[in-house]
Formats: sequence, C-alpha cells, structure tokens
Amino acid sequence: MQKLIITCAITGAETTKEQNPALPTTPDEQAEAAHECWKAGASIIHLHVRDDQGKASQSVDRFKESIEKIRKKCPVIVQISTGGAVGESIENRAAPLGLRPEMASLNTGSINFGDEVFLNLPKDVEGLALKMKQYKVRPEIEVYDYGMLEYSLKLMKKGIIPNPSHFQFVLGTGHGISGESRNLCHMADLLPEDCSWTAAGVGRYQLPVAAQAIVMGGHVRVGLEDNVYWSKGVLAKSNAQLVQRVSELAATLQRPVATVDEAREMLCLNSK
Ligand code: KMH
Ligand code: ZN
Repeated sequence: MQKLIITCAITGAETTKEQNPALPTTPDEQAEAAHECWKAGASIIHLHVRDDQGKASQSVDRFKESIEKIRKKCPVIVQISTGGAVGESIENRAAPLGLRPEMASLNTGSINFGDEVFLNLPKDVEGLALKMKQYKVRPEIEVYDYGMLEYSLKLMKKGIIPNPSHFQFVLGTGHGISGESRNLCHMADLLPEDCSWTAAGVGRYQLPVAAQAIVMGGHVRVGLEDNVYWSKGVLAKSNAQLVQRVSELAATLQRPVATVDEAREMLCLNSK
C-alpha cells in the first residue's frame, strides 16, 4: 500500500466563523493553519479564500497573498479551488489558475448543494480542464456521485483530463452519495487501477470515511470546509486537530503518512 497523503480543506466557501470560530479566513490565519496542519501530517492544503468581510471570493490577489504567506511558513502542496462558492461565475472560478498553482480542484458535474445548484456544465468542466492542461496545473477530480465519476472517466479517455488522474470522492454532501462504507467501496471499484483517490466525508461522515480510506489504500481529506465538529456537539479546536487525528489513526493502522515530497512524487507533480 502507498503511504497516506493527508489533505486539509482549511476554509471552504460556505463554512462560517459563526459555525466554528477556529475557521481561518484571512491570509495570515490561513498561513498559520496550513503550518499547523503540515506539522500534524498534512501534505496538501485545499484552498479557498475570503474577502475582507469574510465572504467567499475567487480574487486572484487574495489567492496570491494566501499562497505566498503559506509558502513562507511550510512546503505544503497548495491546491486551489476552482469550485468556489455556489453561484460564482465560471470566469472567476478559473481566474486563479493564472497563478499556476501545483494543483487545483476540478468538479466534473452539477449537483444540488444546500438549497441551490452547484453548476458545472460540461462545456465549463472541459474549459477548466483545458486551462489546467495549458497552465500545467494538476487537477484533482472532485466527484460527489457515481454519474460524475463515470463522466470523469470518459474525459480521461478523451484526453481532456490526465490519464491516470487523481480523484477526490466527496461523500455525504446530502445530495450526492452518502458516506456509507459500501459507497466508498463501489466508487473505488469503478476507478482504473493506476488512478489514485482521496476521500472526504462531510459532517458526521468525516471520521468513518477517513478510517475506511486508510484501510482501503486511498488517501484522506479532513478539515473545517467539510466538517466543523470533533465529535457530536463538540466543535473541532482547529484544522490541525482534525489532521492530527488522522495521523494517529494511520499510525494505529500501521499505514505510514507521506511527506510532502513523497506526496508530490505519488501525484506526479514533478512530471506535469
Ligand atoms: N463550495 C462548493 C460549492 C471545490 O473546492 O472544488 C464547491 C467546492 C468544491 O468547495
Ligand atoms: Zn472546496
């Protein structure tokens, strides 16, 4: 089994400080959070940024500032979000790719999200994918449902996304598949062997999905974007606390955690 890559989704677009005051929203807070997560075992930071009012933003300047501040503190892989917040224009979602980050998320289908629709039209998915190719940004393919996974595999066959690709299974959003263990097994079964995958369980699914992914040989994403709780009714103290729990779980299950350099190698970031 490969070493375990831990990603932390530190901020997100929808989580608020009211839900958890430990949510990092400014570039300084994000750099501090990324540093703590790295010390706790994370090698990838999935990054959204906020404006001065704390509202979700796709501002290129704000991404640049956060990335630079994170870089000064630790060597993590920064994966920017091209998902943004529900309702964000596709132009704004694509704009930070111009910064040529090492990785970016690529959502491959539309899905209900809360009371709204997270819109990802095929032409926009393909447009973002081609931009990533042009800028040599490695996509992480975000899938919330089986249909999105099957569509992504078609994109891979057509050469629109890399072959093999790295996938993120996001389970438990409420409108895609839930975090039941059979769902993760089935998603992983659908992937060609040379593709890699990470799993993110939303809300109460975060811990069980992480444990299952460690055992199955996948990788793990945790963080306040997906879940603000440590346990039922108890808020997480920080992103790093959630990362630390995964590192400890991996140690108990005797699955070594990857360093940033090892993660980079495993995700083909050195040979894009
Ligand atoms: N904020 C969600 C609607 C991504 O980062 O690529 C989408 C999202 C996915 O967070
Ligand atoms: Zn995100």
